[in-house]
Amino acid sequence: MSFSHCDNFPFHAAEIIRAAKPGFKPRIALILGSGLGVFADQLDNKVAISYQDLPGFPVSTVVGHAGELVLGSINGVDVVCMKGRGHFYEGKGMGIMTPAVRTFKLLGCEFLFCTNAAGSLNTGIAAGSLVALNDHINTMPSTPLVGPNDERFGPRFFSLANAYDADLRSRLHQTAESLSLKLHEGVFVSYPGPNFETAAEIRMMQMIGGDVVGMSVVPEVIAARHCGLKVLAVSAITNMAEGLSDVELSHEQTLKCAAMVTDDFVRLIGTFVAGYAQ
Ligand code: R1P
Repeated sequence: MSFSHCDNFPFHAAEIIRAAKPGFKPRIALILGSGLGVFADQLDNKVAISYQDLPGFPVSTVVGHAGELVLGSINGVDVVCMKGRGHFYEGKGMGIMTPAVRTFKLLGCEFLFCTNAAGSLNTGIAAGSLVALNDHINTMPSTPLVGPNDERFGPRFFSLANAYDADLRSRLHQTAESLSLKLHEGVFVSYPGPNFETAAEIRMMQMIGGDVVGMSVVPEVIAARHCGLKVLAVSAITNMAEGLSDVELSHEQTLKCAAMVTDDFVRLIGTFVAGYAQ
């Protein structure tokens, strides 16, 4: 089954979320990538809902993606966290994340904070680094909004200028500086997966201006910009891409390295969200 763009799933999911936590007014929606779901554990007053109980949410099939939506707060800022996402390679189409993103828009979130585990294409960005994404190059076979346009959420044609919001990024850099954490910045290249890229593909991605490569982010960023949600995105670098190191790539390796980055990741994003209260 692939998701229709003209359905009421987001309206039903938003109703279920509102009923689960009366008075909850999320300002930020976070999507937590492979091995990064631990961020949600620090939320105050948590309520978790399985994706299975939320119409249109992607039932997770990937290890390290719990498949739970966690509602809670940090320093009084209400946030909603997806512990795990759907990916194009799971077979439900490029629109796999669209209903979830639209649900966040209906809940009144001000922006979408995407995170993922990714490979580095840039020899100046080592495994274990955090990278704020400033643009993307989509090498997946399509885009999430192919099909009838749902005018309730946005127009048929729309711009991806400043898709990775410059003001939010600058604020995140200030947070990183205040914590003495190194935060890189770079262009994300999406890859369909589930296989990792070949060394020759990696050389091409370097030539066309990529810094980071992964199998997610782009579907949700495009859906978010369509419905007017701003986007901030951070990749946790879990490996150098194929051909750039001798480390053998596997999902186990991704999860192992993600666990090594989580302290910095949780500190950076937790402090950023807490500061959003002002
Ligand atoms: C590969 O190990 C998996 O980790 C990344 C890749 O996209 C792929 O799914 O997951 P996230 O992008 O969801 O973090």
